Amino acid sequence: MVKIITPEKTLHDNESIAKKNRNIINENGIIMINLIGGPGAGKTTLLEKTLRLLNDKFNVAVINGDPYTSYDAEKLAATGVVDVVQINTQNNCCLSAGMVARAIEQLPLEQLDLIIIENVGNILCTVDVDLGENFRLLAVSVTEGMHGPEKYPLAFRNAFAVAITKTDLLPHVNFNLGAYISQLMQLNSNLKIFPVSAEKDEGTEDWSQLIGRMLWKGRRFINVN
Ligand SMILES: Nc1nc2c(ncn2[C@@H]2O[C@H](COP(=O)(O)OP(=O)(O)O)[C@@H](O)[C@H]2O)c(=O)[nH]1
Ligand SMILES: [Mg+2]
Repeated sequence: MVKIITPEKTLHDNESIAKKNRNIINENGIIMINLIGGPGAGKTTLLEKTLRLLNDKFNVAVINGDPYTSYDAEKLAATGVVDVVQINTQNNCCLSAGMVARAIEQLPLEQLDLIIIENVGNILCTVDVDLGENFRLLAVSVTEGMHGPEKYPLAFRNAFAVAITKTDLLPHVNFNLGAYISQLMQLNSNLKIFPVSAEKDEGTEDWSQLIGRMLWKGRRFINVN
């Protein structure tokens, strides 16, 4: 069952609320990931595949940000995750730390290893709004063209890893994967880059393993009771 909440967005005090969110999840030994990407980048489809692999090893909850619907939350709930909270942001272009705080209140924290947030489809205003996550991931698809890194450099600079999605469509689109990866390396030489096709299930296992490693590495740096 997906819980749907419609909290008001305020960015007032966002930093201090984000800090509180981070403290709450750290105290519970949980790692929280914020997945951002434009509308239709393939975030939900990639998460569906990822969660089916992660659910075997970890207790995962999802917080989904969507303006009005809960289609994505329903799909992600069907993967068998422990819990899903849908935040309907209405006209707001991104989640705020306050909204995520309301969602965290709904989750059984003592049972969880990992919380994955699917942010609202947008790579401008999501980029500098801290939700209290430990890691930020980015999904960008081969159908979005070659200029994304120049148009939205902060999205790529602030990410821990990027999934370049829908690689099964490479024969049909004007997209040079090698040149794109070179651009990304110039922008952020630490960025971990994963070409994936959720449709063909290619690269999805590597992406899931990355998240598993983030969980284990992240936990070494936080206080686990
Ligand atoms: N060909 C192809 N289509 C995909 C892939 N991943 C997602 N899609 C399609 O892209 C559209 C948007 O995907 P979705 O996961 O909802 O994107 P989101 O808005 O970022 O969550 C849907 O029609 C998906 O079926 C993929 O790997 N290959
Ligand atoms: Mg989605």
